[in-house]
Amino acid sequence: MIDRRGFLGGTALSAVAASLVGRSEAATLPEAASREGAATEPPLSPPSGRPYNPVVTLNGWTLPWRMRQGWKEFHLVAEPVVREVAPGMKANLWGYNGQSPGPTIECVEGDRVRIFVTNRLPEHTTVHWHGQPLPNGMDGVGGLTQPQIPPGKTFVYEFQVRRSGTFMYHPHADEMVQMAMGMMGFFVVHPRDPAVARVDRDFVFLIGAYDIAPGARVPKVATMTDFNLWTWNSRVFPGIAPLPVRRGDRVRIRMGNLSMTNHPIHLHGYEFVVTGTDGGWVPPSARWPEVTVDVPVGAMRTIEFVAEEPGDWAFHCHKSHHTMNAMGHDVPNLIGVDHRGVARSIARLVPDYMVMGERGMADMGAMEMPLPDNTLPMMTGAGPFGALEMGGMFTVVKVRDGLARDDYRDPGWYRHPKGTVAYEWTGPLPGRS
Ligand SMILES: [Cu+2]
Repeated sequence: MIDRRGFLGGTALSAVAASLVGRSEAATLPEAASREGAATEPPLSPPSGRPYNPVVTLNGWTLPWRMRQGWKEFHLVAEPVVREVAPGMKANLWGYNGQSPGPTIECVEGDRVRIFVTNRLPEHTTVHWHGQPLPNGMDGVGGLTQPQIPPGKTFVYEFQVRRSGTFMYHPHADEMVQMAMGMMGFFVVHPRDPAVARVDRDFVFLIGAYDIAPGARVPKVATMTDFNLWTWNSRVFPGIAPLPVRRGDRVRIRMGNLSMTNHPIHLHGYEFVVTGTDGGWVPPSARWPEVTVDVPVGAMRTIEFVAEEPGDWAFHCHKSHHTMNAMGHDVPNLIGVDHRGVARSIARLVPDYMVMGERGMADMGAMEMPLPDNTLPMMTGAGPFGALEMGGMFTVVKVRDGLARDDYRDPGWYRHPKGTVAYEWTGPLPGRS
């Protein structure tokens, strides 16, 4: 039997317990997992919490969590990182948990999430949960909804995720610098019922841009429009992972743009529909077919298609300079200029002098020019038929028969069936005999 005194004591104790559930000062910090490489990690099947179909982050990974008293607890660490932009070039960026972008956060509609953010940057920061409906004080706008997180301190964000969809996170502190340095990450909220909006492969990446001078490692953060590295998940071609897909799979690709300009993202060989934005899912009756989707600044687009046609399908930004790397953006147009005389004179002084560009610049794709250390060629990469003449925002959707369900390894180049590749005409040519 409970007397009055005992009853009151019990109530007081539960009040204390409730406040501990809501505020985590008394708890230990969850481990902050960290990664250094740029490999695409296989999807992380949820070891705890509600079931869902996980996403695959191009050249990235999903942040592990722990369940604690009904809360899904994550630990982000904002810190300087070294990111390999593509083989042959590393950049000194800022990011989270060892990488830029930071790890993808995945959870399920209705989850209560508690995200610890530790600041190991030399200046203060915050994290804004872009697109999330949440209590105002959890919105992460430094000075407006919270004090900045000073260097060395850890802040806690707590909210219940109210709707499924595609989101991202980034600082709302020292705006110009922190995103230009690479601070961003993907945030996916899965539907409560895993059968809803189900796809077989679900890829995510964030669009960014950097201005890193040839030979340098640190982005110029004051650049406003004239960037020279156009990146997906802080990688450029040929460093961007391919998207391996099993023939017949329903494929979803989610993209978010945190660069300073829009990117018309184009997929070859397929028409797709835009099924979602960071504002939510597009109702089926409102979807229309496209082969290019513009991703505006500060926005996210989710596209879906069924991969019926096997092959190596180019997938890239359609702004032509965005499929080039540094050194390609300021060169003069020499097409049609005959400068053989000048070249001969210069060659007497500079024996290795090369004239480039009088017939176009395609030669540069195959040419091995001497470059400063830690600098990528303007265009690079070899395909099965020769130089690919690309850089920047370019990769390949590789549709193959018989890939295993969870196999995301690069299947190599497509082997075209005999008689299905464009070929040279060897008969008589017009105007000649
Ligand atoms: Cu672009």
